[in-house]
Amino acid sequence: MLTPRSTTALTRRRFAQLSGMAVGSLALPGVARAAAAPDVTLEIAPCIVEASPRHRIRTIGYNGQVPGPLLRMREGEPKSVEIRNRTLDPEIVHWHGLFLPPEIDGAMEEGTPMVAPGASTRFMLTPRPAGFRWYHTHTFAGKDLAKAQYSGQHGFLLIEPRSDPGAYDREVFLALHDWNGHMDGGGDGFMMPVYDVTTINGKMLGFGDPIQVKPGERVLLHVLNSSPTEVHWIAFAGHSFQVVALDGNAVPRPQTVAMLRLAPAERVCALVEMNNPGVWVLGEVRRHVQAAGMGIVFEYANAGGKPKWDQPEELAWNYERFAMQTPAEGARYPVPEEAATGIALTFDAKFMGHGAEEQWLINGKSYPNTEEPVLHAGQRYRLLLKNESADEHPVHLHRHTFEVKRIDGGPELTGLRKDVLLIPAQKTTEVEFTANHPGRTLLHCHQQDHMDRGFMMVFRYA
Ligand SMILES: [Cu+2]
Repeated sequence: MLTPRSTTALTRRRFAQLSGMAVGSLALPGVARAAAAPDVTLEIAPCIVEASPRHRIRTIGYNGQVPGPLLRMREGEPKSVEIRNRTLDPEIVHWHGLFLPPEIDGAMEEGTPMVAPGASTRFMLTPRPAGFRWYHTHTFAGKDLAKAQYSGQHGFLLIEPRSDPGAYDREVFLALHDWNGHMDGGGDGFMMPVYDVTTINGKMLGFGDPIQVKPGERVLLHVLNSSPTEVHWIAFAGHSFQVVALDGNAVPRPQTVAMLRLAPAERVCALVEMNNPGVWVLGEVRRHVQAAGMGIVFEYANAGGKPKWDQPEELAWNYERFAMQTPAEGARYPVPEEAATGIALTFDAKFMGHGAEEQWLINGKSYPNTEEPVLHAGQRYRLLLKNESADEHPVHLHRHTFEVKRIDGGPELTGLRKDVLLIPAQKTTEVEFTANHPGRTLLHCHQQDHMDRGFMMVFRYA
């Protein structure tokens, strides 16, 4: 029944063959202008995700697939990109974790034009920095929990460094997603989305092709949480993860952990030694979430039987262990000499009545009325993120990488570079970045319902 082929577990050679075919197939045979075909084409159109034979989800995806095509680019090598919108709504594609100008970054709040229904756009994109990035839609969903990030518009982008140590035998890309959301009241009267179906690479556990591995292989997992709103916890029965990068950026202290936590838009790169032959489940740690589908089977060559799962006892994740804790330890990651200018941002919610959707506030104001702090190019800034709400928030800064400096009064941290950070509830978290990419720069909560209800602001450059 199940074939060993998996479109998400590709050797480099296999990928080169497939991606060559994919690009070539978009050019009509014999048409002279084929030479001018873009390097990458993303066609946004309705498609069906068959999470299982009983769960066929109508959604919007890229090039008829969810996740969209795996894009590989070489750092600094410009690529031509064409986006075709075959839907009935304006669309936009955000290149998450890249240093792109605001005109093409993919956020209308920064000034990127929307692509009208039926229209196309084409631009050149210089991919950097190297690492595991992704692309996704950046529109408003509001009450329609099939739109925007609730849809299937997400895909992997790997920006290859100029030199790659490549201490692994193969790569596997995994996207975590939640589907069929509806608003439900929490015990506190706040409304939140809940989901019927959860998937990895668009499939529920038991319905996708198993990932085929061999004893002794080193597999580099690239895990993306593309969920519109949910934090996910991932374990791999019989195996552990050596976390080597967070949000695509190498961590100063790689650590071996039993489970991963990924907030919406976060990525983890982890090496797994295939040293425990059998048939195993990689999946959501929380039983009810895995039962809704979030899992995938890894199958060793010549192994048989039912996939096995080990239920962890508790949830565990700590960003701090991947960072250096004193500058002296971190010779490779020196603390910048210049003092950073502080910018205080307080996050809170305004209760709009029992059963109503709350409004999100940054320094007391909701987007589009939020402040527009002015940045000076070359200057270092420290964001003091004071979360006065009862929720944790995956806060994302566009077009820049920040360094995590302090979480809830803990030690000063160095070397942990990210573009999304889950800001704990009722605590203050500090991050720093250098303003080195002039242009409008969006900061927002990556939880779709929160950004839709005001949790966004723009930094301007002087
Ligand atoms: Cu939020």
